Amino acid sequence: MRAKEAAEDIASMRVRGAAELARHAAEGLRGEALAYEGHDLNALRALLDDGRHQLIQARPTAVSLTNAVAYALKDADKATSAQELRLLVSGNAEAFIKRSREALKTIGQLGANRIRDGDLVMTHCNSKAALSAIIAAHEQGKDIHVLATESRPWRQGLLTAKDLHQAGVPVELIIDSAVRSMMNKVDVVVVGADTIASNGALINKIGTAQVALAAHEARVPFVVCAETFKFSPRTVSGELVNIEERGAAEIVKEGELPPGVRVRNPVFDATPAEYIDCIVTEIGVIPPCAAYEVIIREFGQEKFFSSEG
Ligand code: RUB
Repeated sequence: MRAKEAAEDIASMRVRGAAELARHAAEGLRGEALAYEGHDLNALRALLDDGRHQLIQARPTAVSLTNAVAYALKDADKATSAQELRLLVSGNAEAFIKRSREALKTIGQLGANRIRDGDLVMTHCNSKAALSAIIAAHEQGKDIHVLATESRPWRQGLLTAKDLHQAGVPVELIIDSAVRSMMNKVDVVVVGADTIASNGALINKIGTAQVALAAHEARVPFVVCAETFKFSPRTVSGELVNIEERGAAEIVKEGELPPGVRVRNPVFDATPAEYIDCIVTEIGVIPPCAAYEVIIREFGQEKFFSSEG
């Protein structure tokens, strides 16, 4: 698979979910590097640069995408031959994919500790990181039940219900507007992340902020599962996270509304840090206020003022 194809898969949402699309982007750059059979270093650099642009523009909100691309191209400027660059990028991409899969497992183990025997767990959208924790809790022998929100308009909740059912976890589907009404019965909310900002805010599927608000009001712990590559170095330099807005056709059919009535379809929202109990990462369970330190540890000072993207 070349970078262009990977970018198309991501833009069309054939591949979705922040971690999966990050791995797909890394795979696309690996394919781009390996497909080049020439000896012209600058020609390969141009191909990779083009691929990088296509990938990071494919979806704007998940920083995992930008971070994966940066990881795959780490030290690319130091390569002195096309062959060296080819091996470097493919090695980096493989390392990213391996690291991200290991992170998912660790998050499952750590996140499972936040789920107790007998818990009713609510989750929103379809997050592999959140599911890793829920499934690990089930595999530890805890008797848990899950409420999966439908997550309109793409209805990723149906994927969640299928994933959990397949793993043997009892699951029920609810419509998004049933969240407040069901919250009093819920013991813990577990969700994933597209991006974590330096102030500890969570950017995730639209509706997450409402789930967090309802959980906060009902005193239900709200747990976020996020690999460290979901943390955004650029937010340290004050950059705001770009919230993707998709087309009206995902919500209404042609002719359902009078002409001139506009449909708004923001697909992610921001949950403030004060509604988050903890963030489960592969380097430990942290309070949201530690997001800044995670960013320094993982990305280093030099990334803060990069204009990459
Ligand atoms: C998916 C979504 C998920 C996060 C985390 O949105 O919001 O909660 O991406 O997922 P979309 P994961 O379906 O629009 O991509 O934990 O799998 O990275």
